[in-house]
Amino acid sequence: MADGTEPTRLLFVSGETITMYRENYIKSLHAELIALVEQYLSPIAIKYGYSQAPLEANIKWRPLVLILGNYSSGKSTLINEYLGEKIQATGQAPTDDSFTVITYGDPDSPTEKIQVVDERDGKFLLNDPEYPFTALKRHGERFASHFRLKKVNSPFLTNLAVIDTPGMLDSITERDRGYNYQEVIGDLAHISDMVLVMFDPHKAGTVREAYTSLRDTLPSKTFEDRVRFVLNRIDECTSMIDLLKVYGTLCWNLSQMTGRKDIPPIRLTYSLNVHRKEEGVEGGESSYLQYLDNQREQLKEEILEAPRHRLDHLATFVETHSGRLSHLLEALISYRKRLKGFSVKSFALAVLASLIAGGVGATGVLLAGIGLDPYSLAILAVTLFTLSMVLFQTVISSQLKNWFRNKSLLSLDQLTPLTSQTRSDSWDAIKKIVAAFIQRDEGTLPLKQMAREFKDVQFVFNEGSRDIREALNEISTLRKDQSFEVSSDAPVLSRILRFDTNGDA
Ligand SMILES: Nc1nc2c(ncn2[C@@H]2O[C@H](COP(=O)(O)OP(=O)(O)OP(=O)(O)O)[C@@H](O)[C@H]2O)c(=O)[nH]1
Ligand SMILES: [Mg+2]
Repeated sequence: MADGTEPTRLLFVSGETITMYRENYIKSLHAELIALVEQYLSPIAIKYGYSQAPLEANIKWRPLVLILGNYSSGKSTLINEYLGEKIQATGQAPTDDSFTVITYGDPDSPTEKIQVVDERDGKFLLNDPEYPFTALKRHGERFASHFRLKKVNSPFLTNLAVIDTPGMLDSITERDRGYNYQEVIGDLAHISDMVLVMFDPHKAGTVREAYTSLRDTLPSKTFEDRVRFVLNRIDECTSMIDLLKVYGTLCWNLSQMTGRKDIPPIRLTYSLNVHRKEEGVEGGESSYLQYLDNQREQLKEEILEAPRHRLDHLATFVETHSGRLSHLLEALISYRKRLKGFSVKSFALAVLASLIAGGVGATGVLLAGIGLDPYSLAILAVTLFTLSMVLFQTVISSQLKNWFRNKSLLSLDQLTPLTSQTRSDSWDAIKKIVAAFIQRDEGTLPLKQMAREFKDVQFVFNEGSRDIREALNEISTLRKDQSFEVSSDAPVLSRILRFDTNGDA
């Protein structure tokens, strides 16, 4: 793939030992996990109505870092610095009202210069299934015209993509923007591995759109541990005291917005380049800044860790979906087994009732003194039995099944034991899907096949999740530049691979 987005897929031969770096290890695990989802979870998820699209659609692409913040808080300046070139427009007033996805792209001919090598509009970005943005089509034309893709040949983008966003404003309403800003950033935050929220000393958490996003949008669309707060442009504080005041105000506002009692870590940063230019300071920081640690580089290192976060998120993703899918299948299998038991019982009752009908009919004829010979009597009994059975099979049986279906739908919660909070949560997530499946189920799917699929999904849930967690632990012990040897028989990868090749391992 031209933009280098395709993760390396490693093919191991049993017993082989290969040397790799942490970065490649992360990439290959990412690929393995996506393959696991693609091969085992997605087909089942679509078949049973758990998902309309393949589950991996939103997590297949590169790790994503979403940059949010007040207007003029320095989002684009920060991105440009990390990219190594002025790619995004910057300026004092609200400058950019677009969402720009910035990802890696190779230039047509080799060059050292970092530049935009390709640009695409929102329509392309929203319609190409290679990108994880198709769900954002629902935000309409106005959003599409404020959404774009830039491919840049910056090493910063080797393993991730960033999204620069329009600054958060005070006065603007949804109608002014022409699309629902909060919903858009909610959708983007949902698929992002890291969300940076930037403030500046002039508006330390007082902008209305920031308030809404931190109080409502982000908590419902992402997890607290994915969000990083940044107080930028701290060089514009007039003194250390001024900075402390601003910092205190931001902490207070954040606690109001997030409802958290503790103070989340806030990275303090500023652009040395802009500061020097503005202050005319040659070669260093002015005043109190020299006593402060500009956390610009530290923040960059954190952002570059996005691929590892993606792996974490992917692990949780696999655990959650395989857990829910196995719960879903467990419920459907339980329903089908109960239905089977009910059908067997009602068939046995129908046979008994038909026998009685045949017997009673023949006895009635005898008692009525209608002179039939034994042979005709037997034929009468058999005919009555057959008619009664036909009546059962053609009319009563389907009515009974409908009755059983309706009864089961009314007592869905009894299909599977809900012994823990996790089970109850997962049940809440799948209950409607179970009901919809039962409603349209014609009983054509063989129970055996459902049981096999249940086993597959459970395997991913139990074994796959454990392997992934082991691999993540291993990664956390590795340094960035550390190379190490991986044996294809090492417990972490080999089990996934074995599973990969023999699905029913
Ligand atoms: N002094 C100082 N100025 C900065 C810093 N970062 C950015 N600026 C300036 O602040 C202005 C706004 O910066 P941008 O990077 O355009 O801010 P933005 O958040 O992208 O703004 P919007 O796209 O409008 O939301 C520009 O004039 C920058 O030069 C900083 O750390 N210190
Ligand atoms: Mg900007």
